[in-house]
Amino acid sequence: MGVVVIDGSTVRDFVNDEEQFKKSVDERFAALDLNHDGVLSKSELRKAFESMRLIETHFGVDVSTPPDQLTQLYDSIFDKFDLDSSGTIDLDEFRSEMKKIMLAIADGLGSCPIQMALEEDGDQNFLKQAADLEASKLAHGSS
Ligand SMILES: [Ca+2]
Repeated sequence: MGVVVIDGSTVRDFVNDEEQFKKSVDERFAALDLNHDGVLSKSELRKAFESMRLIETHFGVDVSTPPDQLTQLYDSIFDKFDLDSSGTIDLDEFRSEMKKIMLAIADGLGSCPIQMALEEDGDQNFLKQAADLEASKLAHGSS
């Protein structure tokens, strides 16, 4: 297992690479839409956040948070995504909110790099994808 160091600019580059970011988000959305009805339900979104570990990395919530509080947190996140309060999240809503979240993470990281372990199933993780982008840039010697 390798380790890669990413900081705010790594994440920002990832988000600003619109074509790649959209592709990543769209793939994620399709993978999360478990019943293939074209929208994400509350439980589908919750699984999404559990798999992306964004709760831990972005919201700073301890994994031992009581279930009631976690449910409240997930509900409030869902409401954030569900811009038109339709009770479901469509692809446009998902794209725009993921962008906001990733940019917020970028701001949070700032110029304080974090180390990320590259796990076998790491492509489940958006930050890992950002890290991959950084790694590929380094490999190609561009700045
Ligand atoms: Ca669905």
